[in-house]
Parts: sequence; C-alpha cells; structure tokens
Amino acid sequence: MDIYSLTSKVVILGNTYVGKSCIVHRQSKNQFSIYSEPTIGAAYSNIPININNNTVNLQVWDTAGQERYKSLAPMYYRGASVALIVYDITSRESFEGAKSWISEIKRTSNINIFFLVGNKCDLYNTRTVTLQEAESYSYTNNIYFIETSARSGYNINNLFKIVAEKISENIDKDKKENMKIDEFILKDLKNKNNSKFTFCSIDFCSII
Ligand SMILES: Nc1nc2c(ncn2[C@@H]2O[C@H](COP(=O)(O)OP(=O)(O)O)[C@@H](O)[C@H]2O)c(=O)[nH]1
Ligand SMILES: [Mg+2]
Repeated sequence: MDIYSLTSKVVILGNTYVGKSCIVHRQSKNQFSIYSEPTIGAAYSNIPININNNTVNLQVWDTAGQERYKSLAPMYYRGASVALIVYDITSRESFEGAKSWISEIKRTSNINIFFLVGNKCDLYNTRTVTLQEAESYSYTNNIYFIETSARSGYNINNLFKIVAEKISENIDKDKKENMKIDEFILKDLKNKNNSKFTFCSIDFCSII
C-alpha cells in the first residue's frame, strides 16, 4: 500500500532531433520508431515510478518542435520541479545548445533539479562529445548527468527512476524540516506543563 503518492511535473527540453520524444516514448510505451513523428501540440505522459512503496507520478511534458523558439519555452517549464536537458552525443552543436538551455532555465525559473542527458549513445563510434567533458560540465554546474539510448533502451529506466528518487528525497527533506518545527513546539508545550510559562511564536519556531 502507498505511504504517499505524488505527482510532479518534469519538462524535457533540448535542441530539435536529439531524441526527446523517443526517450519519453521508450519509457512510457517501451517502443522505439526510427520514423519518429513530430509531437502534435504539447504532450504530456504520465509515468508512474515506484520508490520504496511510494508512487511518484512523473508528468513529463514534451514540446512539439517549439523548442526552436526559445521564447515559448517558459510556457512549458512553468511549475516544473525537474528539467531533463537532452543532447545528442554525436552533435557538438546540440551539447552547446544543452548548456545554453540550462543557463536560460536557471535564470528564468525556480527549477533546481537538472539532468543533463546525452542520448543516442548507441552511436558511440561517431561521438563528438566525450563522457569526461559532459561529466566535468555537470559536476561544475551541480547537475546530474547520464548517457542514454532511446533506440536500445540503455539507461532509460534508470534515468526516470533516479528522477523519481530525487523528487522523493526532496519531499522527505521538506518533511524532516517541518518535523523539526513540530518537535520544537512539542518540547515547548511540555515546558508549559512543567508550570513555567514559555512563549513560542511561530516566527521564532520557523527560524530554528
Ligand atoms: N540512433 C539513435 N537514434 C535516435 C535515438 N533517439 C532518437 N533517435 C532518432 O533521432 C530522430 C529524432 O528523434 P525525436 O525523438 O523526434 O527528437 P526530438 O526532436 O528531440 O523530439 C529520430 O529519427 C529518431 O529515430 C537513439 O537513442 N539512437
Ligand atoms: Mg519531439
């Protein structure tokens, strides 16, 4: 039985043709088609992931080629808690694109969980972006990094599982912080019962 079930908006962005729609399709339908049709309109897929008996519903928003128009992007990532920024490991241009997506989203949103996703790693023979370069960029910018292949399915499950884990960890952290305040109030109430009056205002509690 679920202890909790939560829904979180996840946005997938990056240059056109890097495999964003195929990644979502592979995870939600376990299928891959080389004749990927452009998404019609903005589409979201609900991807439920089980983490320690809790369900994290990832509401993954994919664009329909509007990623070409960067000015439209904030419409997609508004309210999202995680951003997956995809590039194609055989296209240096798409890696540079991913970096500019990351700085743009950091500058204009509250999203603080980023994943840099190097897709098409089945084409490793023709890669132009090395693992080391992408790892070092991610490390410096404090974001997660993973290489995937929507074509073979490599690391696709892992990617969505780690995304759900990070969302769940964030929720747990918030819960623990709230608990600290509750415990403090409880302790104070006990003091009151011990006859000495102690005043505990919420403002005071919240800065503990
Ligand atoms: N070899 C290979 N091709 C891929 C992979 N993922 C996507 N593609 C191909 O890349 C093209 C663009 O994919 P699509 O998902 O439409 O890209 P989007 O524009 O980023 O949504 C399509 O022809 C896909 O078949 C992959 O992991 N490996
Ligand atoms: Mg697409």
